[in-house]
Order: sequence, then C-alpha cells, then structure tokens
Amino acid sequence: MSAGALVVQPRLLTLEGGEGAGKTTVLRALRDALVQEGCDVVCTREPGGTPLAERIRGLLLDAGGEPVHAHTELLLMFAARTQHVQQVILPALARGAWVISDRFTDSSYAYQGAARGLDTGFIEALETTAVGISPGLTLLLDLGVASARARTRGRDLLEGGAPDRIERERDEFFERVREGFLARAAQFPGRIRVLDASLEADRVAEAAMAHLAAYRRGLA
Ligand code: T5A
Repeated sequence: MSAGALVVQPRLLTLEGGEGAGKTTVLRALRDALVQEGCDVVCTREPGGTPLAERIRGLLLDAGGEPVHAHTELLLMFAARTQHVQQVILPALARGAWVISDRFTDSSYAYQGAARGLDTGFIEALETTAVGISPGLTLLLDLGVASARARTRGRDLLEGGAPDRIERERDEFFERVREGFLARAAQFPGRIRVLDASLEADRVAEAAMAHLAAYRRGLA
C-alpha cells in the first residue's frame, strides 16, 4: 500500500491532537484491547522513542531559554522521527507487532506547518525523504483550547509539573494547531478519524476502540 511517495503501514496506529487532549489515556486503552487479543504491541511517542530521540525531545521542550528558530524546531522533530522510525518502528513492524505512537508526522504539519507557518512543501519533502512511511490509522483527539488548558493545568497542579517551552505558547498558536489537525483530517478522511475529546475519558476510549475494531475488520 502507498500514500503518494509514502508506504502505508497498516499496523502503525497514531494518536494526534493538541496538548492535554487525552492521547496518553487513549493509548493505554488501545494497547490493552490489542494485548487482550494476543497481539504484540509496541507503544511509543514523539518526539522521542529512542535514547537519542528522547535527548532531542529534551532539547526541544527545554532549550534553556535560547530562542528556537521554527526551522530548527522542525529539523529536530524530523531528526528524532527518523531515528525513531529506523530504530523502533520499522523493526517492530517487521516482526509483525502493532505500533501505537503518541504523535507522528501529522503533528509536524499542525505545529510547525499550520501554527509556526512553515512551508508545507518543505515538510512533505522531509517526510518523503527521511520518514517514508504513513500510519494505517490515525485517531485525532479534537478538543477546544480552553478545555485543553484546563486539563494540562489540572495535571500540572496534581503532579507538580510546569508547562514546557511549547505549552507556554499563546492560545492563538493552539487555535492554529487545532485548525491544522482538522485540515489534515479533511485531507485524509480515510486514514484520520476525528474523536470528540471533550467527552468523559471512558467515552473517548470506547470511541477509539470502536474505530480500531472497525479498522481491523477492514484489514481482514
Ligand atoms: N510536537 C510534537 C511538535 O511541535 N511537532 C511534532 O512533530 C511533534 C511530534 C510534546 C510537544 O511536542 C510538540 C507537541 C507538544 O507540544 P507531547 O508529549 O505529546 O508532545 O505533549 P502533550 O500533547 O502536551 O502531551 P500531554 O501528555 O499533555 O497530552 P495528552 O497525552 O494528550 O493528554 P493526557 O492523556 O496526558 O491527559 C491530560 C490530562 O487530562 C486528563 C488526564 O487525566 C490528564 O490529567 N484527561 C481527561 N480529563 C477529562 N476528560 C477526558 N476525556 C480526559 N482525558 C484525559
């Protein structure tokens, strides 16, 4: 299967959405559903997923106060992603595992493309050259910016965390991120399914599992 110059990987599932949309929570539900059916499942995240890519994540989320140019941010995201794909995702897929990634390339289109204003053609060139694969199914957890802020603040209060470099961006930035994700969903309606992430966590997880079940029936 291919999507343009990208090879579609049917066992690669990705979760996307703005900050605090509930991706981590849904990822656990999908993993449990697949494990219960005896599947080999690898859960991973971006930026990160390998020791080197996790170090790049650290640089991206805490640049030590130095301003980060949008192109630097984009290229670091793709450096981490390339390493992640080569070291973790492709080997897992090759042995027949399912891979669930908390974020993947759609995040670069939404954050660096739609929100930072970088050229989509440049992102496509990086995707084609350095990544080469596309997920079979992407669940987009869509949530309003104010609700997302309330959730991340609540989590930070509970866990004693603080907003990272990107989370400190203004609401307008996250409005553009949200629009960017919805534009991707409109462009790829067969791959990207939009979930209402404002519902209770259990309901969102149920919807995600229903999408996964329908997707797997389609593969059979
Ligand atoms: N980035 C990433 C880019 O700019 N470009 C890229 O190419 C890539 C790959 C790190 C940052 O990098 C940027 C985007 C990010 O700014 P990240 O670690 O995924 O990416 O960062 P976040 O999206 O900020 O991760 P979060 O952990 O904050 O969000 P989640 O995983 O979506 O949310 P989750 O599940 O942790 O939930 C947040 C809180 O809400 C509660 C949870 O209990 C938790 O407290 N919650 C709900 N509450 C009520 N109802 C529900 N349905 C709930 N679901 C969860």
